[in-house]
Amino acid sequence: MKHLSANGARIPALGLGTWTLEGRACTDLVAHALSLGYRHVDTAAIYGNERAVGEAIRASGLPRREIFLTTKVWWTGLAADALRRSAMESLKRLGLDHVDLLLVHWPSPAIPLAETMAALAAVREEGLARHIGVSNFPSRLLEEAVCLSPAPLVANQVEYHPYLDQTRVHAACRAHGMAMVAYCPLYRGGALLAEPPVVEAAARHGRTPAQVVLRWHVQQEDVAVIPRTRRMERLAENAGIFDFSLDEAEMAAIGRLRSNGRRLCDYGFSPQWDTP
Ligand code: 1BO
Repeated sequence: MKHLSANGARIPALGLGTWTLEGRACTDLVAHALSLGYRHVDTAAIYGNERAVGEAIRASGLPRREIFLTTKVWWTGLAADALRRSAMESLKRLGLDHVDLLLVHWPSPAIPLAETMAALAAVREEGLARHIGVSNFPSRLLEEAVCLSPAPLVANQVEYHPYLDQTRVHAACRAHGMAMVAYCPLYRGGALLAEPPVVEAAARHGRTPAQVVLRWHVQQEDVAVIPRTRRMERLAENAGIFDFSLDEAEMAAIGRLRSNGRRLCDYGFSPQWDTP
């Protein structure tokens, strides 16, 4: 397993996303992923599955230090008191005394960013999170967060797949020693996995289109990937991306799909995104 170094954090380049997984199905998937060698699990207060994730971690019997666990504070809870309360409640649901990474899930249009970043750093100082970071921050807001944060930020988790140009966010993360963690990396399957540059590379390497797309992500500097699946058999498939490489022409051909510019996760509360 490849790891990224980001401002003191060591982040496994492949993780399991758990958005929309719940209950027993979530516990079973996370437990199976851990048994296959996954060591990075991503959850959030808003996902409603922290109990299920915590149960899987305990059932794995793995030493806690071997698992890199991320959770997030929802954007309506970013005032100082609310942020600490959210972190405490997440830990209670997870049944753990710390997470490895605590993220601001989305920037808030209402709470001053300085207050949020100070509160996030205080939670880290208290030992409730080993590292802190943000999610869904475009490059301009990321620059502000870095300037305002009393402690180093290690990651910005954003939607990222070949259809979505995240060049600016990636450059901003790298400029500040941070990892960019890609969610929805497979564009929820479908169209992306049928694109000629993906299908052709898959045939050349004897891999599946999903493996090619995930490989495309982790072959970029400082990019980690957290595919989510509901299907047990996909866990092993998604993990089989560290024993082959795409050549420069293949990387570039898949990268050129970005002219499609499609974004899956855009809501009324989303910030103003970067333009390419
Ligand atoms: C609305 C949740 C986006 C992914 O974490």
